[in-house]
Amino acid sequence: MECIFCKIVKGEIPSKTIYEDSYVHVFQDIDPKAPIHWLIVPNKHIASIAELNEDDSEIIGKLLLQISKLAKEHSIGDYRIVANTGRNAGQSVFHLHFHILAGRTFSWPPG
Ligand code: DGP
Repeated sequence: MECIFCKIVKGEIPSKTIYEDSYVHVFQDIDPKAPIHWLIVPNKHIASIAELNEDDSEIIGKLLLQISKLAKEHSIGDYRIVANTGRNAGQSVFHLHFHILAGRTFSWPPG
């Protein structure tokens, strides 16, 4: 069965879209952990950061640049980028994504 983020990229299941182009989709997380909680995904299916190869360097560059641009456009000054990589690190959807979290004060390390 095709992955859920591939279906979102193709518009086969709905999402609250923030931005899309030929490289990336950005949409609201269904289970937000902060006032702003977006996901940015490559349109190409890549399972995780661990599966990246040299051919993906342009895509990764586009993802990070788009995060920076969208944050400026939405006047988000401070934010956090998270990419859970692997099941034991909390990854539940195996289509590479960065979480963009903002709107509350984060402490790091937690606790
Ligand atoms: P992770 O645990 O890092 O793999 O994050 C996956 C995130 O994806 C999690 O915060 C919830 C979100 N998510 C899962 N299914 C859907 C969905 O169908 N739509 C949207 N918008 N988000 C989803």
